Amino acid sequence: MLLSKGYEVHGILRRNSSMSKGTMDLLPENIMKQISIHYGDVTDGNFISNILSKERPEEIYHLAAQSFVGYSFQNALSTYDTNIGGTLNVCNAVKDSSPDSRLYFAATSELFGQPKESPQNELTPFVPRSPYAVAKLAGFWTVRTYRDAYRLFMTNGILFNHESEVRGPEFVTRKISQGVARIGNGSDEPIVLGNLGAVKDWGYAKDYVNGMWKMLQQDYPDDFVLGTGEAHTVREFVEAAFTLIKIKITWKGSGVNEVGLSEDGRTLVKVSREFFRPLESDNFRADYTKALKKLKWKPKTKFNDLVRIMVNSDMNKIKAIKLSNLA
Ligand code: F7E
Repeated sequence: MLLSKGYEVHGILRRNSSMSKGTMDLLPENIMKQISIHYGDVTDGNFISNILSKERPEEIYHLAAQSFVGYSFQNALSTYDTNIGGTLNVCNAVKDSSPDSRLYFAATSELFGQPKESPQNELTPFVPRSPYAVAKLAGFWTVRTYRDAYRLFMTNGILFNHESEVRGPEFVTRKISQGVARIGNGSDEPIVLGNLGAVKDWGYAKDYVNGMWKMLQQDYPDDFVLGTGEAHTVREFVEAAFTLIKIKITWKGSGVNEVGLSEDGRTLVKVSREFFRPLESDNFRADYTKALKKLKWKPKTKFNDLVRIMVNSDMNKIKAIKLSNLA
């Protein structure tokens, strides 16, 4: 999106021994060629300061994080190191080395925990329920504190779940779209999930990056909620995804014994304790009135379109692999 707006784009990547670029490997080569990559880590304050004093970016999108909520329960300290320490490094580097930069910080709807009031907006209390959310709360307040104390342009985006065809495979939406595409291509391997009743507000990431950019074009820094205003369960996501391959799922049993069956009696969805979290954060539904008013932002992609985009993309990927195997 930034390249299409004519920006010079720099990105930070952690080096690894296989030299894989993670999800950035999914970007087309002509896009990758236009991005200057700097190898380094957000937990290294010297590195972040050096890069900011050298490049003096006009806008910084600070998305670097351990972003998987489930993992944060097993690895709380490394989540805190990256998500709190990393954010502090970025804020210090902006303050000391590039104070004219405008900063976007990826806060999250996870800050709301399991809200009693619905929908949620910028005034809804934060009651985090995972190490990930606790760390993001510290990041949120670091940004607010630096903004007020040092008069810096620092913005918190409180984004609800934003998904796409390049979502990591361990997140529930991609796990479902990949599983459905596999089954649609002849596999009998069921999709194994955790809490089917979790209620989330899922939107399309492409809509949200535009909102992030708009936050940095404002006259003053502020905090904004972005979401769709629609709530759906994991179960509904599963049903919508299977509909696309013309399978109607019926549910039988309860708890970890629940299964999703096709009309011809095949078990296509199972539940396992493994994918439940010690504490759930859900009951999410965004009230994005402030973003609509001030940013003129609203989501374009509806729930069913999001599911279709993800399932079609995974179906096409499997077809392409099949074709290349034939060649
Ligand atoms: O879980 C339930 C699970 O891991 C969604 C991140 O981008 O959005 C994301 O966090 C829901 C949860 O994403 C499975 O219990 C059921 O309620 O896809 P998820 P998330 O935790 O909502 C927020 C806004 C962020 O900030 C995060 O960085 O789905 N669920 N069964 C499952 N979840 C997973 N991963 N796998 C399952 O098998």
